[in-house]
Amino acid sequence: MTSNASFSDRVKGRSAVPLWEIFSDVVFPNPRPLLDPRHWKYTDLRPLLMESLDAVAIEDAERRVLILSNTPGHGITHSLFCGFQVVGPGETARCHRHTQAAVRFVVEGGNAFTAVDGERLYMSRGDFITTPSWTWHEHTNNDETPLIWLDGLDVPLSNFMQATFAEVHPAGNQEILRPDDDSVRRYGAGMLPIEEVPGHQHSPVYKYPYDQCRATLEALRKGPIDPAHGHIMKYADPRNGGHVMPTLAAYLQLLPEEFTGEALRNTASQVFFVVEGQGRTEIGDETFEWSANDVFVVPNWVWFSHSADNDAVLFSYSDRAALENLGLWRETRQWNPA
Ligand code: 1HN
Repeated sequence: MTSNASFSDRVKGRSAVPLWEIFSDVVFPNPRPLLDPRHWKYTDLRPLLMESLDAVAIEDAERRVLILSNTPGHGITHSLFCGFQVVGPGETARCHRHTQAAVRFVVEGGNAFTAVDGERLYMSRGDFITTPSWTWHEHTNNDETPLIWLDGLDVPLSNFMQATFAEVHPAGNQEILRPDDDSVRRYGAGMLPIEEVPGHQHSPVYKYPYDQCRATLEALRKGPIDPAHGHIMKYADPRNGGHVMPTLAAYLQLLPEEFTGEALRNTASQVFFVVEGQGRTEIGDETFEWSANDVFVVPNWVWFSHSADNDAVLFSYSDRAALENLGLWRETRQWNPA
């Protein structure tokens, strides 16, 4: 044994490690994404979602979700969870709350609502709904057909921070405190109360209706277009223009027919849901052909670019809000000289 090794062993024998032995494992020039890009076709998953209605009773499931699993911890990325949730006709997924935050994007809507923080939010296709950290939430389907939406959560990130709490509502259902869709009307018109603005860290708007958001994208067509994103808008907190929640950012973008986007990469990991249209996304050296209702995931710090065959609309969510809040957000746009 060299004297160096024995020094190292003596250090290790005291529950310590010489930094110089492991420096390059912990400090490196750029992120090293451990994730694979991946694509899930809705046509593969929908029949399984329908089968799951019989496979498990809602009372036994807490939430009937098929997780899009892409990491050993069942994240879709190292920081994000993703799944499709189904609620059968007449079912209620009981009220609970947890410190993990969720965003939902409605895939197959109907006469159904999610109740968040004392307010019922009715769910139509394309509606974007938030469930901020520690807000009571439950889901009820009063329709004759199943209700399906995409769930996006910061579960791996929250659990990494080991700050997870959860509880079931003692009454099974929460008390409804305000009229249906109240936050959309109260805070969604570009107006705010002049004095009592809510002090919490999330957007006071819990639903961003698709018809309004889609109309916004349509209005952007006449203006300049972002060479990488097409026409893109962020779901924003109207109080300050920030992200909807401290950990999660979400976006809606229109790629016009025959759009060919420039490549870009950033430190966020991103989940895309195809709302309308067909196209493809190059992620690293792979190409994923997508169509309506598909999901694909873009790992952090991997080059990606979108192109569309016809008018396409993509919803996406990411951990960008957390990264910005921690001072870790970075983005590079390529320019391809060829
Ligand atoms: C959860 O509580 C819901 O409340 C959905 O609808 C998906 C995924 C992981 C952990 C908790 C919900 C979830 C979840």
